[in-house]
Amino acid sequence: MTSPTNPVIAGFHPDPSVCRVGEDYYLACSSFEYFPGVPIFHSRDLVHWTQIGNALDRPSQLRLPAGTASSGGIYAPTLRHHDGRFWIVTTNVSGDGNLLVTATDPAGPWSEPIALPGVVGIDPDLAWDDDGACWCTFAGVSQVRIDPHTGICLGEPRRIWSGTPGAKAPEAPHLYRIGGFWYLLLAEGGTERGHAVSVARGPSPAGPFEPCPRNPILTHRGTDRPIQNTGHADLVQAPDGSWWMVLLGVRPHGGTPGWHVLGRETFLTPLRWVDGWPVAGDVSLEAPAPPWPLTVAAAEPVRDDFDRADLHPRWISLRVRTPEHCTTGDRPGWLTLRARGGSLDDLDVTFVGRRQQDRYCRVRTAVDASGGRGGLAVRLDERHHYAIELADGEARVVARIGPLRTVVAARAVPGGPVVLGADTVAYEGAQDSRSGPDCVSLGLARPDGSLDALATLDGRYLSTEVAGGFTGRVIGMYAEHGTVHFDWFDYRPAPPSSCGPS
Ligand code: 6LW
Repeated sequence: MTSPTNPVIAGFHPDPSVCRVGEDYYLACSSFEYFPGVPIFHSRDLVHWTQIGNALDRPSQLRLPAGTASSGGIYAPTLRHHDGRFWIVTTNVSGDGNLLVTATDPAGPWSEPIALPGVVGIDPDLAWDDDGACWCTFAGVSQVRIDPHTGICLGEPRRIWSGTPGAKAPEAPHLYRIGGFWYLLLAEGGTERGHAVSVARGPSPAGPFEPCPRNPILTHRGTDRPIQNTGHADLVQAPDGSWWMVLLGVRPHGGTPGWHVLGRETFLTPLRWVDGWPVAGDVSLEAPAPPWPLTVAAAEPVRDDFDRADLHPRWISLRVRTPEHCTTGDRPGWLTLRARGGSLDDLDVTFVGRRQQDRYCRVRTAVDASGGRGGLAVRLDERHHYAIELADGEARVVARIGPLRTVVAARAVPGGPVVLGADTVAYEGAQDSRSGPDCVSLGLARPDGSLDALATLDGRYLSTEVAGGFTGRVIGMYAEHGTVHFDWFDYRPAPPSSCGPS
């Protein structure tokens, strides 16, 4: 078996929160402007994770109004198991504020949300004490007791600890009872290169909290480590008594300042205890090998033929997804997208995509755009995306970078379905302090599957360092006008060179 690799969940999967029930681990992540929201993963070994659903997969649970900004929406869930149920508390920063959902099966269905109007900060956490009282702790860092069945606050929020004096953005608190202490883990320094994890402990869930003399217990700031921005962690204990930390990090590439294009990803590291304080292990590209047998991960299917009525949970759309605009019911074995007025340059457009999870990948999709305009997009947000689209007997590569939008290349195509392709490939310019992280080639697939590229574009413009925000690249299908049908979609990791036959 090959050695396990970090990230354990690649691609835009930030703010991981983890819990264990028996031998099963479950993990939830942020999802921002995408619908469905809060992806849920399952693992037996902490290293191999399979997405089993999304906690917020009904429009009644996840309201993202048409004006929801990119990197708005759903932030930082906490996932816990208590009293025979799974609990998720999270924030919809674009409307509903903090909300709580529960489920008996983490694959769903999850309940309708309970609002937490008195919890007035992001990154809420839930912890129960021995008396059954539920403590909600949130960024700042403040805390209030709540009734988790009604969402009502039982008192006023109280500031409990704000991390290292002078460090910005104390956030992502998680509170645990471990041994004789209550430990308060938090992220500080901001989610960029200064990100760090610190901890304090106290005699009760409300403190008073004494900071760890070795804070921060984890940071990669100021290092040349390949994984940067490490922070926003959560802890879990394995059945053998060992402790583990999941956290977010990024993998920047290219020259200065380094660009990360896959968003913030989920990493794993072991945790030891020394003098009653946690000591985080090394966060490296080789994931720690736990002392138990690793599950042989089922190979992820690379191709979706759209022959099921429902879509795999990995498919995400912008803000909402309705059968009227997205269905496999129109043509058997095809995904049909109907434009709803917006374009990729708008906050709202008919789009179905999946996270880019490999630095180098190869994507193909068979498109029938005889009834509209649409195609294949590599999207960071509405101001940063590349696409190859079909309309009026032509294939066009479109680039949107900040305020500029341009058609980079165009070619006439025959009638009938056309296979469009996007490859992310090694950076093609000079390798120096100004090199980009990768390039994105867009074009038409040849019969052997290789890419006949119409354009190859610098990937830095689809990075978080350029676009800003909290997300990463999502690659998918869209319709900007009329109706566009997709027969299949194939995503697979690829060697850096690409564009050749598969
Ligand atoms: C999240 C905050 C953060 O709420 O980024 O990395 C915010 N940390 O804790 C959005 O993911």
